[in-house]
Order: sequence, then C-alpha cells, then structure tokens
Amino acid sequence: MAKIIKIDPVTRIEGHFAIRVEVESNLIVNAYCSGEMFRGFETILKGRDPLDAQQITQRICGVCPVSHGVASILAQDQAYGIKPSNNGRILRNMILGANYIQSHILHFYHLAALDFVDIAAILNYNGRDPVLNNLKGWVASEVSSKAVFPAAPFLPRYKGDYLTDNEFNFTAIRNYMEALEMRAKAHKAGAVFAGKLPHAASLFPGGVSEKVTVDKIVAYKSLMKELKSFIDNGYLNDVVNVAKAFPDYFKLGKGCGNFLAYGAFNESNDNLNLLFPSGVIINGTIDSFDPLKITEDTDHSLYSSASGIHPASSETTPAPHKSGAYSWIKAPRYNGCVMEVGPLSRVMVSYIKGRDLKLKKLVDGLLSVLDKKPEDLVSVMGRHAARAIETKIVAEKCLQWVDELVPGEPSCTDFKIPETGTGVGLTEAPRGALGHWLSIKDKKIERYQCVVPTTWNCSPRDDMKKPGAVEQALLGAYIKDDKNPLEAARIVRSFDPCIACAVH
Ligand code: NFE
Ligand code: MG
Repeated sequence: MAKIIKIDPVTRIEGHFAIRVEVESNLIVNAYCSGEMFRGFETILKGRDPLDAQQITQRICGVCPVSHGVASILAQDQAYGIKPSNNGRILRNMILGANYIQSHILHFYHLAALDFVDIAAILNYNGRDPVLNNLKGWVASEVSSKAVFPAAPFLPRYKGDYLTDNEFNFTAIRNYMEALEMRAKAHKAGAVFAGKLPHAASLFPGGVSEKVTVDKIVAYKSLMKELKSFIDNGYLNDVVNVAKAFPDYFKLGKGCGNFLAYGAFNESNDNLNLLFPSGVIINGTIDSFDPLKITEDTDHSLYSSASGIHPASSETTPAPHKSGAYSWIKAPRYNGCVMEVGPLSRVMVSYIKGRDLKLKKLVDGLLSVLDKKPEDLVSVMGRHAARAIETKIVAEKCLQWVDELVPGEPSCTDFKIPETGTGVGLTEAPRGALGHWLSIKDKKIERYQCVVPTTWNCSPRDDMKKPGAVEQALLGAYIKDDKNPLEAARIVRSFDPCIACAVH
C-alpha cells in the first residue's frame, strides 16, 4: 500500500504550491503538483489601454517582473508594426540581464542552497569574520531563547545529509550574506535604466523610455563589475562545492527529458541573432521552435475554458469546484509533449546547437571538474550548474552590451496604437520560456494570454493524463525518511518554481 507524503506549502519557493507523492518501498511512484491560488491578470487586462500591459503584467511577479514587461512590449512592438531603436534593444537586454543575475543569485543562495549547506554549522564557527560572528551570535541567541533549531529565518528545514565540510559551509554561508547585497546591486544596476526595480518603469514599446548618458553607463558598469566578480569567485565555486559533495543529485530529478527554449536577448535588430537560441529537444532530437505548436490543456486545471487551445485564442475562466481538477495551473504542451523550460533547457539547446563556443567551453569545463558527462546535466544538480553558468554568461554580456550604447541616440522609436492588431512577445524569463499573446480591438486590449515558465514546469496532468515536468521529475526518487522528504524538496526547488507566475 502506497504511503502518501504531502508538502503543503512547499517553502523557499515563490507562491503557494503543494506536492503530493505516493511512496512505495521508499520510492516515489506517483506525484501530483498543485498551484493553490488564482490571480486573474489575463482577465484584469481585458478592455484596458494596451500601454497598461507592460506595467500590469510586471505585477504578476516580484522576482521576474522585467521578463513580463519585456514579453509585453515585444507583443506590442509586433502589434504596432515597429522595431526598437538600437539603444532600446540593448537597454532591454541590460535590464533583463540585471534581473537574471538578481533572480539566479536569489534562487541559489536564498531558496535552494540551504537544502545542501548546513546552516547549523555556523554555531561551530571560530574564525574572525565579523559577519559570520554576528550571524553565529544571533543564531545562538535565537536558539537559546526560542529552543528551536536552527533559528528563523532558516526554518523550517528537514533533517538530512547536509554538507559536512565546515569550511565549505562557512564560505557558502558568508556568500549567502553577501548575496543579499549582490541582489540589491543587481537591482540598482537594472534601475539605472529601468527607472526603478523590481517593477521597471521605463520598458516601453519601441525600446526603453530612459535616455542613454555617459554617467548612467558608468554607474551600470561599475555595479555589473562587482556582480561579475561575485559570480566568478563566489557563486560558481559554491555550486561546484555542493555538486562535488552531492554527486547522486546528478542522477536524481531527470524529469521528462524534453526541453523548450523560445530564445532571448536580441543581439541585432533583425531578431536573428539571439544570445540564447530558440529550440526544441524531444526524445533527444533537436528541432526548430514553432510557436504555433503551443497549446494549453485544462482537463485537470481549475478552469472551464476549452482545452488544447493555442494561447492566441484561448480563455481563462476559473472553475473552482471542477471535478477531477487539482491545480490552478494550466498544462501547456508543445506538439502535445510535456516540456521542461528554464536555464537547463537554454543550456541544452545552446550546447547541442554548438554555435556558442563560450557556453560550450564553460559547460565542458564544469563537467570535467565534476567528472560528469553532458547527459548528467539532466538532473537536480545539472539545473543548478546550468543556472550558474548562464549567470556568468549574462553578466559578461551585460558588460559588453553597455559599451555598445550610443549616448545621445534615441532609446525609443515612435508608434501609434492601431484600431485592431495582434502580437506575440516571446522571451526567456530567468525560469524559462515566457510568452504573452495580445489582441487589440478599438484600441483596447481584447484578449491577453500569458504562458509562463512555471506553468510549463509545474503543470498538472494534461488531457492525455501525462504528468507535468516536475511531476515526472519526482517519479522514482528514493525518499530515505518520509517525515523528512528532503529529496523531493531538492527536486522541486531545482526548477526554481514561481507559482505566483504560474497561475498569474
Ligand atoms: Ni515569478 Fe517567472 C516564472 C520567471 S515568468 S518568477 O515562472 O523567471 O517571467
Ligand atoms: Mg495563461
């Protein structure tokens, strides 16, 4: 008889997410993932001025707002028949790049690392670092006054096999603290041209509404250099240390094995040159990406809207009491297939395409340090490694892009909102492929549909009863102690789920 383990809510992710797994002889034999709230942004947008869209959709999330803003202005560019100015295109890359760095550092240190790094080790720290000594004093006093171990905000945590090398623990904990500063710096860098962050004020159809000046270039560059140094000397090393200590996690959490990337970061105004290329890998074969093959199923989702419809013509009608449905997340499929999206998908597509020699060199270098093969990347640890590698690539590119700006040249091109029009904005959010589909009637938004990275990854079963990507990644995992299902939490967190986004 299978034992049921529920994690509800899954903590240290964004939003309200629950998983229910069935375990037989300590192995997960069945998994269900539920997004537990409805938000309604697609409904809120109907009937509004299209120029509200990049501001309203950014409120879908506080972690990846920039990508929603970018998807929205790409959809509007298309609907208005315009292309961004050169400065505008570059600024969009730089603002999105800063947000990637913020988001990936947040995910590794503040959401996922404490699944591996032993925060309790701080109580054994005897060195001279004032930050670590402060933290040690605070944790010790919290533990003694509340008799709870280890201490808030490092609670709750499962008992399990944390890193035993305390030097690695101390370094990672020190970087955990430093990462808080680094995230603020990433926001500051983005805000130089975004006006403010997390919700960028300057993202606009035709480019970006902030002017390019020499002082802004200097400010952005100096913050980005600090970020690059933290990524090179802190983040990457910590990921390598964790990966070396947990080699089994290169075998766990494989998932559906299909990967989808829409591509992002335009490097030329003809849209043909993307830093992260688009592509689809199904059953090990790479193919070009066709946006017309995207549909969303709703059989097991709490919506009465028709199932299997392309997002350009679909609807979002909540049905909270629908029988057989167990999630507020729809089930996006590509040509009917379950797909994983995110940093691992981007790295796999780019690596297999083989055109980005720098990425290939970074991936091969990391695999050789860890004594692993490319296929091992399809795993919990592979997702962490891919995220770290692309953080480095993005930071280096941001430093290059900032030098391509031309002060005094326009950041935006002019446009008129048409009576009617349609547009699709496809980009890559930190967590993966993101699309906004827009149609305009009487100069107002007639329909607005978003298909979001975590909607792909955390989807429930589709109409064919095929489990979603995270549901599949949980299958077969060995759960040592059902009271402390750390293995399941590590698998889920490797995807960096954001349920606020997924249900939008
Ligand atoms: Ni709310 Fe988001 C997701 C990302 S979509 S964090 O899923 O990345 O832009
Ligand atoms: Mg949607």
